[in-house]
Amino acid sequence: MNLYTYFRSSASFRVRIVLNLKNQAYQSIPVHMLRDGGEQHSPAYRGINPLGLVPALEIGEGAVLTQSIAICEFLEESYPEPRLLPADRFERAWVRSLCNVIACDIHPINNLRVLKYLTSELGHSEEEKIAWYRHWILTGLGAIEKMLGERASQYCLGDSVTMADAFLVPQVWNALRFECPLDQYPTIASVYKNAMALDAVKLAQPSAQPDAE
Ligand SMILES: N[C@@H](CCC(=O)N[C@@H](CS)C(=O)NCC(=O)O)C(=O)O
Repeated sequence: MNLYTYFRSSASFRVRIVLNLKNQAYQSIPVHMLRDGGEQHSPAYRGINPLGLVPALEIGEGAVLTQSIAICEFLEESYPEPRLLPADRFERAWVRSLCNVIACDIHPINNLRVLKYLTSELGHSEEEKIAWYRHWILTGLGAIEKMLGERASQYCLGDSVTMADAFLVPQVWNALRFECPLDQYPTIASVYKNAMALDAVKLAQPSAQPDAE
């Protein structure tokens, strides 16, 4: 499998974690999001993903999947062990809902292209951009902290790693990168620390990527 990825991309980070947890070898194909106006916008990459976003997973014979949720679900179905979606249907839906909070409600409004639009097209300052970023991250993390309060132990759902951990870790990594304090989110901070200690996560983290700068 070939993974089109960028070391700091949190959506790619999710997929890298799932691939590693499933012990699936893959080749990273770096797409530099800042170089030359963003390689994700190049005609060559738009041929892979017309939306111009990473990740994209090439699973052979020209078959390409985009969208981290769809990719992770595909990996779960293709390589069922270790299972990252619980057997219990309520818990399975709960894990998916946590993934969706991150992938649908937090991440898209803080994506590079949105942040760039705020400053370049709408004329907002760097400070306003950062304030926007922090506001939406902290709003989302507040909701997640409450969700985790009911179910987390070592990881998001009890003591088993699930897809929710693969989505939470990159979002928290991003929050820390933008110096968002985690003091108000003790459960998130503890789950993050535990998940970051897993080899699959260590190998997936931005600093361990071949394109890391
Ligand atoms: N919904 C997509 C989001 C993908 C996405 O937004 N990727 C970001 C990196 S984390 C990206 O490629 N941004 C490039 C840009 O904004 O120009 C997914 O979950 O895969």
